[in-house]
Amino acid sequence: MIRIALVGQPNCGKSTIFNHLVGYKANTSNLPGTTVEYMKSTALVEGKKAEVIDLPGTYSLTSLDLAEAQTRNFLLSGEVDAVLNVIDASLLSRGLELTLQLLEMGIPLVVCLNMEDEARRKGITIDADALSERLGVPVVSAIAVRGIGVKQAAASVLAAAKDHPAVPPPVYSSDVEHAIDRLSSHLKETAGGTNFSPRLIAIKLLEGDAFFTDLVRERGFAEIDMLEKMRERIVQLRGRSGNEVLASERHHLSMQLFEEVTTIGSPTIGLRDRVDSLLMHPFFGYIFFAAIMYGFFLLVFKVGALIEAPIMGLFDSSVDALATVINPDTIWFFMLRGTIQGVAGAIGIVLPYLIPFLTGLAVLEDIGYLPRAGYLMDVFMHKIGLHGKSVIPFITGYG
Ligand SMILES: Nc1nc2c(ncn2[C@@H]2O[C@H](COP(=O)(O)OP(=O)(O)O)[C@@H](O)[C@H]2O)c(=O)[nH]1
Ligand SMILES: [Mg+2]
Repeated sequence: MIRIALVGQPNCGKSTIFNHLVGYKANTSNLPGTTVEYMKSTALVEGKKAEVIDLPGTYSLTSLDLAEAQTRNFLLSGEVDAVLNVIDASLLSRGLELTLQLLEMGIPLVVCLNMEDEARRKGITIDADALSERLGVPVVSAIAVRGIGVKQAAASVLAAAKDHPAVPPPVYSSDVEHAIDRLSSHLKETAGGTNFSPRLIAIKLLEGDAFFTDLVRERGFAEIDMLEKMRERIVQLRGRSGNEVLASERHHLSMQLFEEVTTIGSPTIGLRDRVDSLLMHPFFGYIFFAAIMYGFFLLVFKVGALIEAPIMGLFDSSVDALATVINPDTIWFFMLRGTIQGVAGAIGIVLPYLIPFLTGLAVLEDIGYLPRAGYLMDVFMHKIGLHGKSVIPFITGYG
């Protein structure tokens, strides 16, 4: 089965896309031989089955961070047929740095510009076609929370997985390119029989990547001295290590791409922002907080009283009915009445009060008011030695 991996920075919407594609039926797995967990499941894309993998969010794919290096090695292991690189469109320049690293790796790639709504809200318009042309891979816009663009992105990445189109590597400054070219010309033999291009290995060796350094040593790469000299030369010329030079090259290229394909207008201030600024106002925010809490408890008690009266009436009349069947002066009547009143007490509180209370709380949580209340109360709660978030158990405590 064709295997597709979702790769992107944390919070760019990978899991949202994953759930749209596989419909909330997923298994957790570990990357082979590691503690890095990912989700996988099968999806039906244009009538064909494909395995979709939701990898943990990653900012880069260098070997400095173990989890990121393990994610990268998994992508390079040849087990993944194509990558859907999800980018938060409202943070395009940052996202592109990871895209450039994926392009270097040469895996069939499709870019999904997600959160187009957020970008638009910030006044950012991205020319997806121009970006696609500059990167040399398909670019699909999406608003994953509303399911927009998800099917197109999946179809596009599936096509890439089948056709294996050539992925053009990003081109860096001429001095860096010169070093890459020189080194890769010596790596042709070493790279033979691996999944990696000489260019990729050269870049990784210049970065000082431990995985690739070990790999070329094992494969009998003889020019370690030349490599060391080139790495020293980079430090002399640029005043920083090869790893930092390549990171800054990618950063620079990302900014350049970002500027070429993006137009920045004025952000739209929607209803949501207006309501937000009122609710979070340093003065009125507290008045709204008091009013919302007052309204919330008032509603719970009003609704509760409405439900409680008939329930209690039901139990009272059953006690009355009992008195006609059993002599009220016996111990049996006394015990049965106690049982009925005990049950009535529990049901009379849980049903009318606790259920509306918890429902209301869930609504406040879902519309995002509870975290805002936590933020609002932070200063105050710190005065009594607590975190703002602890206002939430205070409210639930009334349950
Ligand atoms: N506004 C907006 N929010 C989105 C979109 N896609 C995902 N989100 C939200 O962004 C948050 C992070 O998404 P998630 O899928 O968990 O990101 P992941 O960390 O990449 O897996 C969630 O609250 C999503 O509901 C989108 O297109 N627009
Ligand atoms: Mg996720």
